[in-house]
Amino acid sequence: MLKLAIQKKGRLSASSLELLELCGIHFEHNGQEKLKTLAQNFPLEIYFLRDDDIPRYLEDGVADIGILGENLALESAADILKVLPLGFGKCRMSIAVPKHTPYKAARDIQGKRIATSYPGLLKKFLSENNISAQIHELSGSVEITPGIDMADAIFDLVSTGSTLISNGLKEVETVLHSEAMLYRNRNLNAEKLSLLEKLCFRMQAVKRAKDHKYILLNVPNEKLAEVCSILPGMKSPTIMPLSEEGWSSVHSVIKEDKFWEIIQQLKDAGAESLLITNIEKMVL
Ligand code: PRT
Ligand code: ZN
Repeated sequence: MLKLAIQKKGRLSASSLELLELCGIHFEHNGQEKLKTLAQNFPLEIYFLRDDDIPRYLEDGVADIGILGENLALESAADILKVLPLGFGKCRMSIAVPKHTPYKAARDIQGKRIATSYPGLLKKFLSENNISAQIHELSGSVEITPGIDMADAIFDLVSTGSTLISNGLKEVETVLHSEAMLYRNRNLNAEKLSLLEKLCFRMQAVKRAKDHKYILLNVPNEKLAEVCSILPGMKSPTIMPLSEEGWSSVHSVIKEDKFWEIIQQLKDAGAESLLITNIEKMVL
């Protein structure tokens, strides 16, 4: 039995549950009231925890694997291993200062008071840049501290940046990028490693599917070469004749992040009647 720790209630909870669901793993979680539950169709026990506790659970082997933000894993300095990036919970850790404070380079925070919930990562950034500053450690609401003269700058998580703006702050230094990641205990036995491999295989298929779209389009035969050169596909596109003479149907897979760019190029190259659908699982 593999023991998986996920966040009980917070930004990573819904996506972690959805990922397990898409991996075909069923379990009861009545509003996550319970601390743990057993999956019905995979040898997995799921622990619902505060995210801050997950690194220690993993290090101590109370849980075997866990989903948490890289930011937290790095801050905890726990001796755990990265297994798989999961593509959600994306954010960055940045330094921000009041919007009218002049700022050119990291040395401008020399001697300043910086509020953060991530003292370890901030200390590392300061020492790498040969800066000395006062670190004010807080457990939350860091963004309000410059406005009440508790700090001159903050070091915090940013996603859209709207929290910074609404507190009159500007982002001046991105220190690291983070996303939700599957981590594991260092000393899993062979049986657990084999279960983990099966779980990762499913997670990768789900993640890959989310990153891609399936596309079908009609193309006049004389434009096929040009259209196919735009479509990367997994190997090469599938081409089938349409019942209308001189036309073909082309099927392929394109990456979500290049989606609109490629659609425009295909239309410009003469493709018509484009149909785009989501992919549920993708196994290479
Ligand atoms: O209760 P528990 O301890 O489990 O949860 P928590 O409150 O400590 O963590 P939670 O749920 O807020 O965040 C969990 C993880 O989500 C973080 O460790 C990050 O890895 C990830 N994540 C992704 C974020 C954000 N995006 C994010 N935007 N965590 C926090 N934020 C904050 C940000 O600091 C700002 O205050 O959300 C606010 C809105 O951000 P903007 O930039 O969109 O305005
Ligand atoms: Zn937390």
